[in-house]
Amino acid sequence: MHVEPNILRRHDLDSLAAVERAFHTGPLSEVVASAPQLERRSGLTVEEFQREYRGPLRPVILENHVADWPSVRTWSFDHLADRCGSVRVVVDSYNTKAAREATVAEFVRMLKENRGEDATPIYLQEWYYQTTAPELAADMPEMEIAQYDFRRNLYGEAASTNHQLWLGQQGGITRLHQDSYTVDVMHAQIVGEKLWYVMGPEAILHTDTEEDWTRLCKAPETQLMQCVLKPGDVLYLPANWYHRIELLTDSIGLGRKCLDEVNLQAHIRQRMTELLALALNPDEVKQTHPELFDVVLMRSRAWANRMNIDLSRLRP
Ligand SMILES: O=C(O)CCC(=O)C(=O)O
Repeated sequence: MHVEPNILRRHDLDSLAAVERAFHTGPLSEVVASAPQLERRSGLTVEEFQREYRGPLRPVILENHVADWPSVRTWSFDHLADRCGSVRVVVDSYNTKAAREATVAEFVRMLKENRGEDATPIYLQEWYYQTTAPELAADMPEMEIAQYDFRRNLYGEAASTNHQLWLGQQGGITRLHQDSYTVDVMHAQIVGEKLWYVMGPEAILHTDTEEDWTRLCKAPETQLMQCVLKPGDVLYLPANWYHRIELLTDSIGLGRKCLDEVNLQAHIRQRMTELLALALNPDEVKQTHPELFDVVLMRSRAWANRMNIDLSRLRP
């Protein structure tokens, strides 16, 4: 079995726990709070964004970029319960032990009941709402700066707009990860505030020792930075940047992605790797990616649905 040499890229439970622990104790935890702030810009044109950030692969926060979206102006958890209360979702899908199905109305009720010091925050992660509640899309209009998304040419309009909603409680965490499929992150904050820590794609950790974490913190390629996303802000992260998210308040965010044409080959290879591994080697994949397996299945089902793919046939 191939073992990924970079712990930051592993998906087994021990490595995930070791990396998360490092944000709370040890050398990394001592430097995160003083990590440099990500650059914030407002009023950038598409050309300026392309020239100053997308071209040179520099992360940036586009401050108030979507402040006029209807979702930013009007949404709350109760609003969503009223609009699509009967839609089914998977809550805490990033935690195999806690993952469970509920309706949006039940989820909102759970949030209200799950208060107090001992409560573990509930997080509805990666909700592909366009499959089950497509009417919400009108409240999050397309952004001009995201028009370069090459997935439109690849998969067609409907499948390429597979955006995800992230809804959770203060204290909720999405552990450090790189996004799959070599896509750029364009995360829009709708309600509440989230703290992001990011690291460059070349950040590397060989073993989980104090020395290694110290080396990681000091290495120029780590590029550890932080930012707080506020309602109306959009974070641009070039493909393969690591990110860890902590909900500073109850929060709703829209995770949308963009495929840069230069990453086309890597994107296709990752998609094919994932599908072939699921089809031909599911038992080992379940062992090596216990926390991802069900999420990847859910993601693939949503994708098949949006691509209008009949899963009982080999040919369209
Ligand atoms: O907001 C979160 O908790 C995670 C979002 C994320 O990882 C993304 O949009 O790529």
